[in-house]
Formats: sequence, C-alpha cells, structure tokens
Amino acid sequence: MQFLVGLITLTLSVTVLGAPVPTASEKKVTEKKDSEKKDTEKDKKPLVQNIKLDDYLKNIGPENILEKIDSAGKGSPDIFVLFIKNENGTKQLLMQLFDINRDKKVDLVKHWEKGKMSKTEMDLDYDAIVDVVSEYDLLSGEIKRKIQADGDTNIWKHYFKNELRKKEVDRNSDGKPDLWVYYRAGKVIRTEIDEKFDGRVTRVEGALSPNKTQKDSTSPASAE
Ligand SMILES: [Ca+2]
Ligand SMILES: [Ca+2]
Repeated sequence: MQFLVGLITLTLSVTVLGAPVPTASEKKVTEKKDSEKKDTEKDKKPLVQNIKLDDYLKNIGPENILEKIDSAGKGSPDIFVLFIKNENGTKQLLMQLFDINRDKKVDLVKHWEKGKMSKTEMDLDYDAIVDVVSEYDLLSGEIKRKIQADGDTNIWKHYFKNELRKKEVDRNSDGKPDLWVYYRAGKVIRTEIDEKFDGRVTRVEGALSPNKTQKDSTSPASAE
C-alpha cells in the first residue's frame, strides 16, 4: 500500500488597493458575514462597475464629431472630445474623454448638457472599472449626487449646497440601499438600518460616538 503525500500550498493573495481608501465608517459597512458574501460575490457587482468608458468611443454615429487631442505631443491622442451636430450646422459638446495614464483606456469622462457639465465618470485606479460617478446641478454647478463602489458595496451620497446630507449604502449589492445615514454640518444626526434587507427600516439610531465600539458591523461609526 502506497501513501501519497499531498502538498498543500497556501497562496496568499494580496490585494493592492489603488482606489481611494474608504473612511472608517465605509469600511465597516463592507464587512459582511460569510453567509452573505456567498450570495453576493457571484453575480452582483456595484452599479457603477457596469459602465464601460471605452464604449463611448466605439459607439460614434454619423451625427457625431470626434476630435482627438495629443496633449503631451507623444504621438497618440489622450483626450477625445465628442460633439453632436446640430441641424443648423453648429456642433454641441457632449463629452470629454481623458486617458490620464496614457494606456489607451479612457479613465475619466465628463458629460455636458447645454454647455454645462452634468456628470463625471471616473476610473480612479486605472483598472478599467469605474469607481465614482458624480452628478452636478446644471443651474448652480454644485454637486448633487455621488455614486461609488466600495468593494462590492454601492454607496450613494446626496449633497445640498455642496454639503453631504445623506448617504445610502447597499451592503448586499442588490442595487437597493439598506442603510441610510443623515448628516448635518458634517455630523451624523440619524442612522436608519434595514437589518433584514427587505426594504424596511428595522432600527433607527441617533448620532453615534466615533469612539463607541460597536459589535454590530453594520453600524456606521461616525461622519466622514
Ligand atoms: Ca487610461
Ligand atoms: Ca477602477
């Protein structure tokens, strides 16, 4: 009888995070129980990660004009400007697309409406996956909303007069928020939690002390 000796190789995978480091409160909400992770890791991913910035340059029709700019004089374009032709022969700015690290992949798209910037889409760590979408008020130019991915968590941040007022967090990546944090003057004033992920708030908390140790990993610890 022969015995085979199996070698177990432990592979350590190190994740290098090039994306902006989440704040302590954001980090906490991404921590999940193992049972939840199994459900969400397979097919659910944050909404902004479905945006493909390079596709904007692939879907150019006869009604569009595309200008390519080689901003550093290196022989290949790194800025693309997309217009739509008006019937009277003039052109209207639709998008500016930037390949910031010059690897032939678009990393930042600025969308324009009627001469005003309406939205930006950003790949912050150059992995071709969008990390943050920011929406702007066309009249005031102020930021209205930011949608971002933190791990597999969706986060929506709502602003009023450039001040963060509400943060919605989708901890189970089903596209719907299940944690709401309300802010005034940079401080958390209320937190609402949908503990069963069924769309109903089952717990409401007031402002939480940043130093308070929470057993429940879903509780946001502090304001940003
Ligand atoms: Ca790039
Ligand atoms: Ca990215």
